[in-house]
Amino acid sequence: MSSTLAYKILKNHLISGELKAGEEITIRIDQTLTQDSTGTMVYLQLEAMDIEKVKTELSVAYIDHNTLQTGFENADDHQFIKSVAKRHGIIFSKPGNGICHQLHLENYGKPGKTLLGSDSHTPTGGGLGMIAIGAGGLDVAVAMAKGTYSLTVPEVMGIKLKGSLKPWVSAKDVILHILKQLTVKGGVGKIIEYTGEGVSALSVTDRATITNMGAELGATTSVFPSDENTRKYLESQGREEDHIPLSADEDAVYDHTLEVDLSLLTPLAAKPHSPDNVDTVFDIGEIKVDQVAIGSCTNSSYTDLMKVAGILKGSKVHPDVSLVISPGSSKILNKMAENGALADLISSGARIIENACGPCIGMGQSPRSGAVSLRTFNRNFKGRSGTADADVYLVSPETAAISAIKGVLTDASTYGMMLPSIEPAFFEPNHSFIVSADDGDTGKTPLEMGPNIKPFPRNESLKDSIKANVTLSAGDNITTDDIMPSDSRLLPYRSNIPHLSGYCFEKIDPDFSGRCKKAGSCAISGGDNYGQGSSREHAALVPLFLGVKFVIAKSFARIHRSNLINSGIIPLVFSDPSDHDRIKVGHELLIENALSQIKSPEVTVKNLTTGEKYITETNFSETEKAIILAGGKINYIKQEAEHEL
Ligand code: MIC
Ligand code: SF4
Repeated sequence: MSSTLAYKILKNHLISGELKAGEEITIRIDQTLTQDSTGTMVYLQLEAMDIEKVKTELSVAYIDHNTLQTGFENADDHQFIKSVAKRHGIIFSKPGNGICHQLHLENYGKPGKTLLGSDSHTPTGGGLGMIAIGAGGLDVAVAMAKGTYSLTVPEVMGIKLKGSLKPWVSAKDVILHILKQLTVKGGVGKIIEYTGEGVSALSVTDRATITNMGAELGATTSVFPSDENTRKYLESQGREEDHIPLSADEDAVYDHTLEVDLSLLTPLAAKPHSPDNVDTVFDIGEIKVDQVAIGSCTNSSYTDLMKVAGILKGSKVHPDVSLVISPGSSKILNKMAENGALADLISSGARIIENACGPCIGMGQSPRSGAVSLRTFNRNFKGRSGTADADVYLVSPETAAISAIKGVLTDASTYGMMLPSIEPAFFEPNHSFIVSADDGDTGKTPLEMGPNIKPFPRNESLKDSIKANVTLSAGDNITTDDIMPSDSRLLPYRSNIPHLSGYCFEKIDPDFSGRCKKAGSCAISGGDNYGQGSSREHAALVPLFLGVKFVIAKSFARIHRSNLINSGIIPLVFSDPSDHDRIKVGHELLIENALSQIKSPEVTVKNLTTGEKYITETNFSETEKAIILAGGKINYIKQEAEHEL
């Protein structure tokens, strides 16, 4: 039978279940990646599972988020992760090596393999023809311990690309166009698969920009075929032997389809404060720009930065603009130092900052009050830059570079400059930032835990009667940045849930945390796409710590829903979305007979304050039901292990 590429790869990794949309399956995971901001928690959870060596073919622990080291906390976390990596045969990538997704693409990603990462942009690997999925930290810890991952089979959306891009239009414009069409929840429950003759007009790094921002569509992952361009990319990284050709069958049938004519696209920008708030740069007009930031896992490849260097060569950054550039990897920076492009950037007035996430996660370079900041990143949620009233626009590297020169947002195609041409480059491996997995004495290295590393909260098995006070009623598209903000002030505390608990929902309702502490047992009422954005399980662990028992929402984003279940917090979906408006802060809610209700398709929630009853849908798989009953995934795993004895 003919098959999509996504299902071919899943089929090759199928351990149990039926490969049919909506069914629960377990697949083999070949590779995992973690980064430091979610990593400390992942490795605390891995330690709780008592394993010797990881069961994957390859697992890598990257340090790229918390690299400011404003106090001992970050450095202690890094040391802890390094010690765990050594114990269990995990490759350790030191700070300064680069951004996890860019590094994984360069050094380890392989067509046809599965990758699970504790970061929502793990689907970047789909640019190489992998099934690369972002997940909560606990799921990644389990993948390392057992080599498996369970998921509900997504539908597959085929996006057919036609034609090729005009000069000054690039991969970022393609994904911004798709975000405008599908919105930030258009990909939920779907794998996005790219097909059509337009695919061959895109390099692997272009494809990776597109699959990276598939996360912003809410998609489980995105995937491109593996073809001659894939071979060339792997060859440029000295890994041609890792190439295999892969594509969907000619007559593959997709659950949904969309066609994009690349030749019709023009430079686009996502306006504040959502990646799907997209318009043409031309229509937005020449707004004055204060800051331009180029980099992040979306647009920090060699080609992206060489384009920027070519544009800036011989020009000056506008006097009113601060231009910051964070290269994706040490290899890229090295190559640009060798070929003189780095000097071109510095001479133009660009600030070169560390090869790390940096400004993308608010670790430095926050713009001034009320600033306009153009960023080649993937998220422009309000306040994420570290400046609450800044207006962040997401743009391509070309638009960013030309606008940095002109000082106003500029449609680069109207600037009258020739697009710089870029010679293909070949990269030597840079082992200087890598502590290889074989160097360790698996299982024997002592764990090094600094004083900022606190145990993670554990839930109790589900009670039959759950009474909870509503401590928040939230709108649509609440992000995990809203739930558990992350910036240079809070990122150092990713391994300290008690400390973070004081800041939960801080930007939306500063009293939330205090209200929860007073109520003891609480519930949240949410809108559509609740928990979109980052994979941080802190957005579930902190509410757990604060006593949140269940969240009722109009709909949930995939990774956050799993993180809630893994923490034993019940995610319920309103049958009648208008019930959301009837639930107010301070209402007392009650779920009776929870132990049996949770197993059925619907759960009735009583409002003890108003006397109303709300029907909510569960949609839990059998495993999810068992996890909720056990009070979270760690308890569930322990129970399973006891059964096996
Ligand atoms: C992000 O882009 O928000 C992050 C920081 O990379 C997160 C992970 C985190 O919260 O640490 C992500 O995308 O998963
Ligand atoms: Fe890092 Fe930003 Fe990419 Fe997240 S989105 S991994 S913070 S560069």
